[in-house]
Amino acid sequence: MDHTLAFWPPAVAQTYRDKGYWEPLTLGEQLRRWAETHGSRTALVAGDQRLSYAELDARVDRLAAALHGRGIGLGDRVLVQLPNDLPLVLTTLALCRLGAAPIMVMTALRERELAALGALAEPVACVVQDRFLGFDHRALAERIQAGLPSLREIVVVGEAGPHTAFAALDAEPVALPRPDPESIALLLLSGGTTDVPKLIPRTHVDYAYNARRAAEISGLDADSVYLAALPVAHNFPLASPGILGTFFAGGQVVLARTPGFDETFPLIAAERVTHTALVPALVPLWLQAREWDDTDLSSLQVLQVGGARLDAETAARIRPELGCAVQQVFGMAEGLLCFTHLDDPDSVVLHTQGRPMCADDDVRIVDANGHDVAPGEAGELLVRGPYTIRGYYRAETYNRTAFTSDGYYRSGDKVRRTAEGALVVEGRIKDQINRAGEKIAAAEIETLLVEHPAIREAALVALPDTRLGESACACVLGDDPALDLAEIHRFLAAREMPRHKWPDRLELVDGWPLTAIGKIDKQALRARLQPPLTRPTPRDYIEHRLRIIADPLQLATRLAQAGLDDTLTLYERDGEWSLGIGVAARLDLNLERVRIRYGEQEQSWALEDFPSAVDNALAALPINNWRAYGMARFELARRFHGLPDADTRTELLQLVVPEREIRLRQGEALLRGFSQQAVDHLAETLGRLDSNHPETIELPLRAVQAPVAHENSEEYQRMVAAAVAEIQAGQYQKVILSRRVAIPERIDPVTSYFAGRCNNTPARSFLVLWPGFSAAGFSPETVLEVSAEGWVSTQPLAGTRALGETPEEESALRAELLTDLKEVAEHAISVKLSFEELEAVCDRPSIQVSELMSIARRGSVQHLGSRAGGQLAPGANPWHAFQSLFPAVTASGIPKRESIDAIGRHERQPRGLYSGSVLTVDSDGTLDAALVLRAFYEQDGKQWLQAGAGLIALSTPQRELQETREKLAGVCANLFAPAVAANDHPEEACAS
Ligand code: OOB
Repeated sequence: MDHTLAFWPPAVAQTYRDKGYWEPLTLGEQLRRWAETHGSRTALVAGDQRLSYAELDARVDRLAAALHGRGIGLGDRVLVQLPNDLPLVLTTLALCRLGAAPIMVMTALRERELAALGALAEPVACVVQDRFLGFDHRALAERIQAGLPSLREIVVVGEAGPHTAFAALDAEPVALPRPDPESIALLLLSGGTTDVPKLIPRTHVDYAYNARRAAEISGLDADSVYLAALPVAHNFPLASPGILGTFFAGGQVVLARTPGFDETFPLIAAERVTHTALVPALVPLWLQAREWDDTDLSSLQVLQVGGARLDAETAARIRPELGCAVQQVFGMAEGLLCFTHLDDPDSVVLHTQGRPMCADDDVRIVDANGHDVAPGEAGELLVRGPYTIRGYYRAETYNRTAFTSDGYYRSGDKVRRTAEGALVVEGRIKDQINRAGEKIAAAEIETLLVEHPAIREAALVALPDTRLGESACACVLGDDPALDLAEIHRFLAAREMPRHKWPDRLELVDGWPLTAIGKIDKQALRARLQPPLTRPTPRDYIEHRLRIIADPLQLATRLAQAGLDDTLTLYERDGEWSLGIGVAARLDLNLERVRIRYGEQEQSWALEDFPSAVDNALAALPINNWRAYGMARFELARRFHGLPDADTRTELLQLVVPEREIRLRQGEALLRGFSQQAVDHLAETLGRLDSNHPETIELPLRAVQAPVAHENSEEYQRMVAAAVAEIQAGQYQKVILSRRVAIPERIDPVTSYFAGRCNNTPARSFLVLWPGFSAAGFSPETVLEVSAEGWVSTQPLAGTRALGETPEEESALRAELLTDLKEVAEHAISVKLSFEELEAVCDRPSIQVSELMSIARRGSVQHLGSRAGGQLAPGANPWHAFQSLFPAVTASGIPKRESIDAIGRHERQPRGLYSGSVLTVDSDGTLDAALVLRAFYEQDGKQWLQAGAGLIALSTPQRELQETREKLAGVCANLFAPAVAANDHPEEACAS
């Protein structure tokens, strides 16, 4: 045994033996057992060869004997570089039987990598194909041998020349020394992050468990037929469950030399294949082929997809288009395997990367300081367990950083855990590019690039790529402006770098964005490179200021009625009514992707980290000095809290950067547009509408009533009773449950906004008129406000009393509010929560609570309010604050995660904008997010109101229903519809 290896501590190893994970057998002995149990059944089909289990075992025996005869044995290493074919399977198993570890390398690897692996592992022999896909592997082996004294022998499949012919390796079986089942069976290549490759030592016992357990989870049995389409040197098709897992199940393996549909589809049909595995980049190619190919794929039961993140949209196409189930596999050659289960709901199968396969997979998700993150949050995945290595092969120094002192492997993957315990891969911390499932260590390419005479410094970064998942972009700092990608390719080819590691794009830079400690900031670099959206010169708004005489609310209302564009958003804040008109650019974010559209151009990428994704996308816009207007739907909170959500298509955050803008204050207007003509046109419209003539609304109007008392009332009371029972059972403390009420006839949103605003003193108000969707509302509070200087503040309101009819009554009710212990206690809980949420994104010492328990008057009620604020920590952007504080606790409950979950379970349909936010965000970092509660909505021709009540343990269904009735009636009082003849006039509703 190699003593430079870190293995499991003895006590831990003993538990793995005791629990039966580690069977005391070598892989060679496992093969013998399979042959004894399944003897005459077909084990392997490769080309026109078919071997039964008994034949396979016998062939492996003969090959092992021959290799033994050539002095290869226990404790040796042998480099194996072969395509998917019979010799690869025979050689691997024969070496395992001998106790000589095969070093499993893909055929794509070239001299540089093989030489490095050779120097590291000192193999005594190598086994290669003569030629594969036009490449002369025999010549490559000779070059390796020339620099590697340990390499005594080259074995060649095919034309062997002066070397040992594989075909000649055949000898009568002999008794062989028995390897220790807990010694190294084989060495896998790590995806790696370093400039030199790392080898992963897998023992007989752990690898056998790996394959056996993976086979169970994948539903493999003796009737299964597994197609190995990916290169078998890879852990996925080799043992996860792959070939070895199929053998454990007694099934049949079929080898395909390449994963293309031209080769695999006929094999699936001919061999009645039931299971196969692909990397995500191949799935669309298979799906596409199905559009015209009608090969019989009816036998296929399960398509496993892993190696890189599979997007849910593609995942969802697999069953309808290929007729089989999809199973996501998140694995690593270092060990840990996660699978979605075949009987999991779609929410898990399509949207997660599955659960760890073993109860003793000890997984931690940690932040940058190594502390466990809160449930549902993303962090780095650490893992140890019965089949996860404790150290790389001969890499003592590196192991000290790649593993924690208590033996966890630092995967470098950024994951979060869903409520069901499944992991979602959100991104990556390690410096690697995952190009179509093939891992490229950035450092390896960078080290090589700086050897180029024209390159002084280089950084390789991953860019989103619709075809490959990710592509590699080389950023180089150098002296030759004529340096191009073709030259880089020539340079890397000459250094035998395999083609898949060549950069897909070259960018010449004249400086680097740096991190605080002076390293190249690759995230910032990526953000810089993102936009093919960039126009040569970013657009600037032309601005024009005007004096106005009309009241800004009235003028804003008239402008909204003027039909300036089919997309218009009005946001009122601190005496300013700001109107965004038209669409210059828009951002849409759903569970899966962020998409940005700018004119004719569109770019979208997988959503990894929410705050940087939104920030980067907006930063990429070739527009200066913008203000974006938009909406965040309540269900965005489910993502922030790691709750599953089946609906990937609904846009959770939408932002529009307008073509034109008008910002109104008392006495003054600011007009903005991209051309003088646009600004002139705005000025002209404004001039026409700006008068202090009292009537605002031209149409005669009449008030509209909605059935606030009864609609859904029984259902609502049942829902309240169920949630109160959960609160009493201690599942959470408080939840806001709401009901929707349809507005029976079409109201006019603009007029109703105006009337409602007249009757209200909101913290914010808004009017959204977008194609297919409108809303207007009056916010009692903001979800959060972020200033351009990064000051985050939030105003939790909890505790409410009416204003009463007289000033005396108001102050009596106020006194009551300030002394009611329940109200004060509830308020204190909200303030504490805000404080904690700020702590997650702000500099701790800066956080403060001001205006503690002051009174906010809103419409006909008064609330207990406080304000908590803090300074954004370095590296955090306004969206970090948004992610931490959204949704408002007032609209969800306490604790947030449990209450959001309860809302999802009890309420009949997604809330959409209700209890979400209408917001504006400016290019200088200012963000202002209004809480949407008192509002009305219109979508697809339907109009509705929605209101909720906060439930606690003492709540009763009847009382809470009444509360929703009161709230709904409050909004309803200001709904107006155009009428042919009526006297009602909204301005009569205008109290102040
Ligand atoms: C598999 O193994 P490796 O060693 O080539 O790569 C492991 C890395 C993981 O650390 C992760 O970064 C990425 O590949 N990865 C995935 C993924 N599966 C692997 N990222 C997102 N989603 C997934 N489903 O790739 C591997 C080994 C055994 C089975 C399957 C894949």
